[in-house]
Formats: sequence, structure tokens, C-alpha cells
Amino acid sequence: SVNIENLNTLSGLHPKPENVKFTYGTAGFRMKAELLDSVVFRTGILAALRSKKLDGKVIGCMITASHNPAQDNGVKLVDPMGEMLEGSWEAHVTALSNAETNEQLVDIIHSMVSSLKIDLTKPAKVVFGRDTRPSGEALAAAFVDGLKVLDAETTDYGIVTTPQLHYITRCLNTAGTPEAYGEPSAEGYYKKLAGAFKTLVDGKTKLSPLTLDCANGVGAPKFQEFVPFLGDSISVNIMNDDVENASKLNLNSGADYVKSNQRAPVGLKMVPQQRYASFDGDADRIVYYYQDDDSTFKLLDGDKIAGLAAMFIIDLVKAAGIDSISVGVVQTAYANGASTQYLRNTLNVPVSCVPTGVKHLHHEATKYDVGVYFEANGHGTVLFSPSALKTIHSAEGSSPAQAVAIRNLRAFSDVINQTVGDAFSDLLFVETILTQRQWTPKIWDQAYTDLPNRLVKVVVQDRSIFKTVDAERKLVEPAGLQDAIDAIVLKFRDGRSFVRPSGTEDVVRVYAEAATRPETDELAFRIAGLVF
Ligand code: NG1
Ligand code: ZN
Repeated sequence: SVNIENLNTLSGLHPKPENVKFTYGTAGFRMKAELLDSVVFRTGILAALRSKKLDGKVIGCMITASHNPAQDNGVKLVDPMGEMLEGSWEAHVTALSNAETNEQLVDIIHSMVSSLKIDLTKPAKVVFGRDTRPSGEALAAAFVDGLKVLDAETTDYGIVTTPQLHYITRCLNTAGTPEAYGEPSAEGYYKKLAGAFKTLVDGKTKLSPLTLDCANGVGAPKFQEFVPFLGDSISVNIMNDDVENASKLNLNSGADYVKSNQRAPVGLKMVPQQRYASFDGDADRIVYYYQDDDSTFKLLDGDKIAGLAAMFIIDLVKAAGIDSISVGVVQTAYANGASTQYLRNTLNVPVSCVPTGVKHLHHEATKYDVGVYFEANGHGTVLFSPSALKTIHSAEGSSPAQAVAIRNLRAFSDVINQTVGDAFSDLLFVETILTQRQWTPKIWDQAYTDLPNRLVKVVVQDRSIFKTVDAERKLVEPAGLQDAIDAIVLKFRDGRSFVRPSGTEDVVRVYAEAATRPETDELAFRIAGLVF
């Protein structure tokens, strides 16, 4: 059983703050960094338990608060194949984090051990990394103390992007198997992605340079590290790369800022028709943008990236002569209505809508041979099923053109991080498609025209009274509210609006879209008025 004396000593170093209730949500634990010490310590205990439960498989842990301000931090666990922690364990880690005394902590551990049949004699292996936040180092030390409670073996990967940590976790667990995913190191990651990218752009005319806003986060030093591996296959001008000055992290920059404000990050003077992209603070999200000749700002968000990827893959499987492979796209209700129309009616691909949160999108995407999933905010990736990969790797093609398409499909599956949305990998696959087609951002943008849309936050007394169904598109509670929403939406051309409680902030979100900007604003205003 657990060495209680050891646990008491270690736990004493990481006391729980009083009167705080913690919840492991869609983004793990995330809050002001000064509240996190005990939470991260206990997350270490849980990670070790999870590894023991999975017979010593490696569990990953990432210490980051993504696009949140510098004073925040967070912690998130990664399951063996690089996916998010299994849903049912979120309740266990929440319970551990809220134990008020050491006795309660021990009780919860013992009841997990018995109800989940965890064999404590099994080994535990846990790896971890963190972003550039100053609070990260001390939190990593708290995590290591948590691992000591159960004598877990551990490796500290230091400062890495969130997707690198997911990649490394999967590599460690698949090493030596037919599913081997790559070398478990940042260098192995760079080599794999760069190698695939070079194959994909080989012999094509290089595009003009891409300007890349790194939100003054971990993406900056890590992309710098990546550049030598890419050689002269791409040129990228990195900006907002000041990670020494912690207060600048995500400040008026990054994917979340650009998407929410529909404007360029601080310090960027845009030139018409050039390509720009922004990462978020832990480099798992990306959005593109450009300026049109009339100076308007044009956003190429997660929906636009999904459309581009789906279009390209459909063409590629046709060209390869293996169009038995089915392609599908997964979105949330926040996807622009015009993107859904484009996917369904122009590309003729099936589109599923799931609740907000990457784990829902990821899960749904595994149902297709090739599943493209993106949140509008720029988090997403493309999943190739094991059988699709087998088909792609065994196909030979009956013409030189087919052979080239097959080679491209293989490289495309390697350039894409299959574990989680990854800004580096998404950047490379967008650059691949634009290079292969010799497309400007404007040509990419012409696939469809976004409906004007508006996302507003409404602060309410108790957001837990809002209950949704149908992938969060309909409210069932409070009673009558949905009917009132429907009655208003009906009056707007191309009108669509829905209301849901945020999973990460204490607000209710109202989304609206309609045929024109003034109608959209009016619709959003009227629906927000109903909620308030
Ligand atoms: P909530 O706060 O539940 O709306 C937000 C984003 C999600 C996702 C999560 C996790 C929107 C509208 N919502 O969720 O897409 O990224 O944070 O970070 O962008
Ligand atoms: Zn992020």
C-alpha cells in the first residue's frame, strides 16, 4: 500500500489553500499560478496511479495555461497514445485536488486503488514538460514531489510545446512496436516533421516568406530550434518572440487575440496579400490571416484550415486511385455556417458537429478513415485510421502520377501530428498545400465567404442553470428560453444563434451569425438580452 509517512511529509510541503474548489475541466486545471502548487503535486500522484493502472505505460503531463495571461498557469495529463486523459479520470483527479486533509487524501487514493483495481506493485512512468511561464519551474518541482509518493520513474523534458509533449508520450509508448511513432525527443519530432515537409514541397517553387507571431510564448524558441531542420524548404520571419519578458506572454498577440479581435497582433504592420500566422502561448493553435488590397483584415481560422485540408486530401486520395478511403470533417457549433455549407455542398464530405472541447472532436474524428477536426479558434489536426494508413502504405499505384500522389499522402500523414492539434504541424501542412497549388492566401480564402459572426460573453449569476443538448446547439434549461431564441432567430436572414455555458470561464457565451454585419450584431444583442 501507500507509504503514509512519505505521503504526509511530501504533502505537508504542498498544502491546499483553504476555501478553493478545483475542477479538472476541458483544459485540465487552469487558474492563477499561486493557487496551483497543491493541485500540481496531487496531479503527480494521480499520474503515477494512472500509469500503474495501465501496467507501467508512460503518462505525460504538461504545465501550461495556453493563451491565458502570464500570471496564470495550468496542468493537463496526457494518456499513452498522446490523447487527453480519459474522461472518467477527470473526476478522480478533481477529488484528489479537493481533499482538505492528508487523511482524506489517503482515503481517496485507497478507494481509487480498490475500486479501479490498481496494482501498486506495478511500475509507474511519467514524463513532463512546461511552457515558458516563470511559475512553471516551481510547479514542475511540485509535480515531481507528487510522483515521489508512488516512486514513479520520470523524465523532465523541460521547456516544450504542448504538442511536443503529446508526441513524446506517444513515441515512448509505441517504441519497438509496429505503431512506432518516432524518436521520443524534440529533435526526433523536428526530424520527422521536417523530413515529411521536404518531401511534400520538393521541386516546387518556394512561396514568399511567412510572418509568424509567436505570442511571446514557447512557440518562439521552439520554432527557432526547428528552423535548421527545415533548411531552405521554407522561409519564416518570427515575431513576438520575447520570452524573457514574461508579462508580454499572449499580450495583444497570438492566435486567441487575433481570432477574437479580428485584427493583427501588436507590432505587425501588414502588407497586402502577404501571409501571416499566429500561434497561441503553448503552440497548439494557429490561425492565418492577410490584408486585402482595400486594407480589410481577412482571417483564415480553424474552419478555413479544415476546409483547405479536406479539399486537398480528397483530391489526393482520388489522384492516388484509393478513393475507397472516406474523408470526414468534425466541427463544433462555433464553426461558421458558410464553412459547413462549403464542406457539405461543395466538397460533399460528411460533417459532424460535437460539443466544445478537443476530446470530443478527436473522438468523433476517429470514426472516419481520414478525420479532419478543427475548432474555429484554430485548434485541430487530421487523424488517419490504422486501416487508412495500411492502405496508403501498401498502395503502389498503376501510373507515375498515382505513385506521386501515394508518396504525398504518406508524407502528409507524417507531417501531421496525430496526437493533438499542433501549430507547427498545422503550419507545415497549410504551407504544403499552398506551395503545391501555388496559392496566395486570397485564393485559399475564396473557397467560401464567412458569414458575419459575433461571440459575446454574458456574466450571469449562475451559469450552471444553462443546460444544452444537440452538441450544445439547443438549450433545454432554463425552460422556455430556447423557444424565445428560436422566435428571434427566425426573423434574421441566414440567422443562427446559440447559447451555452463556458467550460473554462465563469460566463455564458452567445454566438450569432446572419447575412450582414448589422443584422448579426442586432441578433447577438437581442439574444444576449434574453440571457442576461
Ligand atoms: P469554453 O470556455 O468552454 O467556451 C474555450 C473555447 C474552446 C476550447 C476551450 C479549451 C471557444 C468559443 N471556446 O471553451 O474552443 O478551446 O476553451 O481551451 O473558443
Ligand atoms: Zn493552447
